[in-house]
Amino acid sequence: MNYKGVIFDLDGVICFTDQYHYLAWKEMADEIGIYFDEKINNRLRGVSRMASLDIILERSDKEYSTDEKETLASKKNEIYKKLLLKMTPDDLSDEVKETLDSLRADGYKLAIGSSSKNTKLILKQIGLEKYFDAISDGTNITHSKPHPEVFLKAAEYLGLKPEECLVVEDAVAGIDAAVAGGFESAGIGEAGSYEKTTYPLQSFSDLLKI
Ligand code: B16
Ligand code: MG
Repeated sequence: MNYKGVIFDLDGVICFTDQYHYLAWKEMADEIGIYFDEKINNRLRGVSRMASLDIILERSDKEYSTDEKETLASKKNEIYKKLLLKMTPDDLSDEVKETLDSLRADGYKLAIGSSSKNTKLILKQIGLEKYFDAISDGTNITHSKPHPEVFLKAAEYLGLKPEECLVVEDAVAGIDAAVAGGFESAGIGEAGSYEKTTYPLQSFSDLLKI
């Protein structure tokens, strides 16, 4: 691999918190009588909490005030955090852990670049609290993906230039963010079939073949 660092998205790449986002948004949407399904949930990948809520509320006839939206978003986040507390190091797959260990042993700097404000809680739950050389997440950015800020900050924290880092993403919004920041990318899931992804991956360990 011709890079010095690798920046990993969290949800959908390192672990599968996407199912918990779905369950929490579903419970909130059911409570206010708004239709929500897995297809709409796919549009929320990599998108910030408030922007995700706006996508869900596209189906509503009612106009929600900023205060009402804050209340709905925090209700969802409380449900989501309860689900996160059930996660354990068993929720980190052997494939992901072994691939990370192998990259680290080969001398690459490793960072997280996630839109989530719950990043540190999630990393703690899966036993990776102190693992990464840098963490850039929803708590240190003002613009969410597809804006490149989260990855530019991750590269800066690693002391590297964008062209020296590979971004690993599952979301189209995340690949767009990588491209906007001048990064090459590897994509799994829906990002694996996106034309702007530099290296489509069948599975996470394919990173070692780049
Ligand atoms: P939170 P990622 C993203 O994580 C999720 O994919 C997206 O669905 C979520 O809305 C966003 O984090 C914000 O999460 O509500 O925990 O702050 O894929 O960028 O790691
Ligand atoms: Mg993601």
